[in-house]
Amino acid sequence: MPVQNAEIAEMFDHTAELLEIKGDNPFRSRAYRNAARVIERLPKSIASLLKAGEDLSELPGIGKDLAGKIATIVATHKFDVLDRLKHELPGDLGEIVALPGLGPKRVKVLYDKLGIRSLEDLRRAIKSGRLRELKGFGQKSEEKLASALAKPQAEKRFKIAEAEAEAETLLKHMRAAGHDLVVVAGSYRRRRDTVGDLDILMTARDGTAAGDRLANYDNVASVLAHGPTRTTVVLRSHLQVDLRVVSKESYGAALLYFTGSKAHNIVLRGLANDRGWKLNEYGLFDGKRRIAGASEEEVYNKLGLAMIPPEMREDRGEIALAKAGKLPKLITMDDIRGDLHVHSNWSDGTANIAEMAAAAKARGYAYMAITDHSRHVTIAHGLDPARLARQIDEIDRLNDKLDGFAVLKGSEVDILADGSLDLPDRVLSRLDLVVAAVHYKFDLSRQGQTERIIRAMDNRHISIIAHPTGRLIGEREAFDVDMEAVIAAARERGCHLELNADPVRLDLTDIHAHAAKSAGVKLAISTDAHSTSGLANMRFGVDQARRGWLEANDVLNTQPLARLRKLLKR
Ligand code: DGT
Ligand code: CA
Ligand code: CA
Repeated sequence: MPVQNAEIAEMFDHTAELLEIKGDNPFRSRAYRNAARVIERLPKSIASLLKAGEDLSELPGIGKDLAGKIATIVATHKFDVLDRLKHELPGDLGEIVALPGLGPKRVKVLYDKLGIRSLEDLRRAIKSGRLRELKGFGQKSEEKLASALAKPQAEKRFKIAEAEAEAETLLKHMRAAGHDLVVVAGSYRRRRDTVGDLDILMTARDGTAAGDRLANYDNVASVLAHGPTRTTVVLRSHLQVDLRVVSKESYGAALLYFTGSKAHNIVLRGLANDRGWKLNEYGLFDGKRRIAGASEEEVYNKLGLAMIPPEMREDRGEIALAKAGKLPKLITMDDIRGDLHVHSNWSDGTANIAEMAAAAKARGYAYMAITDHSRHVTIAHGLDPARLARQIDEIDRLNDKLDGFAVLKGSEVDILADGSLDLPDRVLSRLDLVVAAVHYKFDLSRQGQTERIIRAMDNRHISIIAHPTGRLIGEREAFDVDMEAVIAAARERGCHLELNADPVRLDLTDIHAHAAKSAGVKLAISTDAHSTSGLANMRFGVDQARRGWLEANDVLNTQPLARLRKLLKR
């Protein structure tokens, strides 16, 4: 069974941690961490990329050396570098590093001075008073650690892209046994940005055999429960999987129930009760008689509702719309005509402009904007006015050769701390579109950050604010900003906001996307791709847009090119 992306990312994170604890070259551990971030946001599994003969060293942040290591991990399920480190630094140092107030350096001190290598060791050191005597620790950190150790561990959530890579191989495994219907329900089917666990539903004549098949799946680390209708396992990546086996007559009701959300289900049950019926995971019942249950649609219709798309099932007003027959016609991938935030090897992308254009065209798009970084982002080789002028010439020449496809000239210009822009107006005015973004000073006050972004939008060359909250799921919180005010300011100025489709970003969130729609601000759903394969992340953005109830016309990059050009002009 192929190694999952989430596992490779975890191996690299763990390696980085142990290297840091060991006091190794910081560039080495940073390289592993960067690679882990790249891997966990890939739209396809590494194993399938290798199988298709793709060169992993073309991915951003992954050189020849790491590409070779990844290939070995996929072939052997082992990472010798990590194994050697674990041998050198035994115990559970990874868990200790995750505690508040402890970083690799301090964990190294604990390990060197007190021999602490597990949470249990740490508990004992606190109890015996040895910790507070250690230089740099003292009573305050002792109290902080003691209270952290007393708390149950926060539940880890998985990014939708990680969960999807797991789900795809798992479904293939289950389907290979010839079971008719196997689907993932839960938050995964509602396309939330993160999922807590996978809820798999299937119909099978022999439930025990189906459970056996899951329990014997190669990627399973432990089996928590195993019975004829329900089996629960934990995968090697720590993702939990709940399998329920249901009968064909109940399939729709079970799918409805296990898709959730819980809040949505509760309202549906209330509607059933109002009619004197009962709704549960087995069906919709009038007394003992099942009046619906084979399909979701049947259940919704019996309750007087149109079928509600899973992405909307959050009890945010969707049931009233379904009752009134006024559900929105949600955007789909087929509506997307282009990508408005793409990097090339002029800054920190890996492919050249012609390659990115060819890949975008192959996806059926009519246009794509090249938006490389501006000079302030030096680590990404941001472009100064002179290089941007040369890039503009190159794009002009490329467009002369392209047929039925347009490369738009753009920039991802940095919003400086005071809200001014990193490139002068005379340069920006030559571009088809300018995407503006915050890349540093995330810690401004809410008011300061909001004013900074609104000030940037005052510049009429700005068409779109990219990744408007700066969050990196699981790594960095969104910065503090008054999104309502930003949306209102965008509407007043004819500016647009981005829904970044990178599964690590996915900001705007569903709630903010909906607020933008309600305010009449069109969003750009953009991948921020740094490689040709990154363009495939578009679907995660579309999923999130659907969660925000967006229709095709609420989105910029569903518009034909001529109309798009008009919308970009302010
Ligand atoms: P997650 O896994 O935390 O990302 O979120 P979900 O929504 O997948 O939640 P999960 O896995 O606990 O349960 C899957 C679905 O099963 C949930 O969306 C609705 C349904 N469900 C679970 N527990 C209850 C319950 O107590 N009442 C009702 N009505 N539905 C429930
Ligand atoms: Ca779930
Ligand atoms: Ca579950």
